[in-house]
Amino acid sequence: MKIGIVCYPTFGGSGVVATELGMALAHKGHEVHFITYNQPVRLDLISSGLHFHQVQIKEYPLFEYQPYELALSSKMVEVVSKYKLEILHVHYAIPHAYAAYMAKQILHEQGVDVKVVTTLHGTDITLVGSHPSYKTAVEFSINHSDAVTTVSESLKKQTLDLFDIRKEIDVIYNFIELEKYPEVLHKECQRITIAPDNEHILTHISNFRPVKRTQDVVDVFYEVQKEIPSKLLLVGEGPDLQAARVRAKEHGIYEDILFLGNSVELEKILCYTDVFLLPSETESFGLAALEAMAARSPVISSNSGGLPEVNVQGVTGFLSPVGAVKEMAKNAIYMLQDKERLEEFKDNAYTHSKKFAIEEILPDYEAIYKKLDALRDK
Ligand code: GMT
Repeated sequence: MKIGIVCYPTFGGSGVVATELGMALAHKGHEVHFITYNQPVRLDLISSGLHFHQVQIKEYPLFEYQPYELALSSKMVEVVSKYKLEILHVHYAIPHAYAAYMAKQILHEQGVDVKVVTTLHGTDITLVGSHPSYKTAVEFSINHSDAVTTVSESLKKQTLDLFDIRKEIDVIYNFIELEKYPEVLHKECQRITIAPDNEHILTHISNFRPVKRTQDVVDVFYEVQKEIPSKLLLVGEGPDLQAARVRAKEHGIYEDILFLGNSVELEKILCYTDVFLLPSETESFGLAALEAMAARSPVISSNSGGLPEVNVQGVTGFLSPVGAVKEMAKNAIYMLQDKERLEEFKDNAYTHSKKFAIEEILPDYEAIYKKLDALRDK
């Protein structure tokens, strides 16, 4: 099929999911066109069947805010017409679902029928989408999509609670490409470059926005450090990174934290990890937790949003109420202080991650595309 994918090209989870999805679809023989303002960070354009179309903005001094949605809609119309796309799959409702609705109407006037799939990822519903400034337009564009998916049961429920939705919502979980985490990587993992053998390694990966509660990450590590010699890897960049540095200095543990910045080689970093920390305020799914589990790392997380659908209490790690730093630290220590127990949690985490293998999830998206294509005016 011919599919357009619209997403944020940055390090956010929705962009990562969209990019991995597009690459996997192209690998299966579909023709995939990415439409966004920059080349997505994980997009490898070398593969055949993949195309990238950049949305360009005409800056004008009159505008305090440049009208990106207009440029995006225009680009969608251009690409759908030129390459005869059948499906536009937009990731993150704001402003993508709204821009897709406009593009669809313009194309309709030109006698072209394109079907729009909207995947809701999290804060496009919870923190941002339901804000009074956006709610009306977000609700409208969800209701006018041809198909709507959420990345967890929890996000589906929140969507139905926060908006007046008159569409079916399919839940399609985030997925993982397990081949990227081969056994060999573990054998070759030069752990000694990060920590001596008597120390453990904890990791947190995020875009350091307030919703990730990165101060809690540092606080949990501080408590763990009191009992278990260890290092903390902090991967990613964002508004709360500086506060995390300050907190680490206050606790006197700055030297035990490695700040690694953004990375596209997460599997290589995760191979060092004994325990992954994700104490988020809310998390519609928690892709980072799944990536850690695929690399055999158990997860200490909060129990908010969709995290209980990914992290299984007492099996793949532990879940605690948001902000329960002491409890999170206690659970991390429980896993780390016994070698055999830690190995068991690592095995469980890896085994559970297979449930989300891309081979299991991709057909669900393809089924939606096929169903919609059958309804298209051709
Ligand atoms: O909602 C966000 O924070 C943005 C979004 C992104 O683009 O980074 O992240 C969300 O989408 C991911 C992929 O579906 C999920 O795994 C994350 O849990 C989710 N983040 C939140 O809900 C905070």
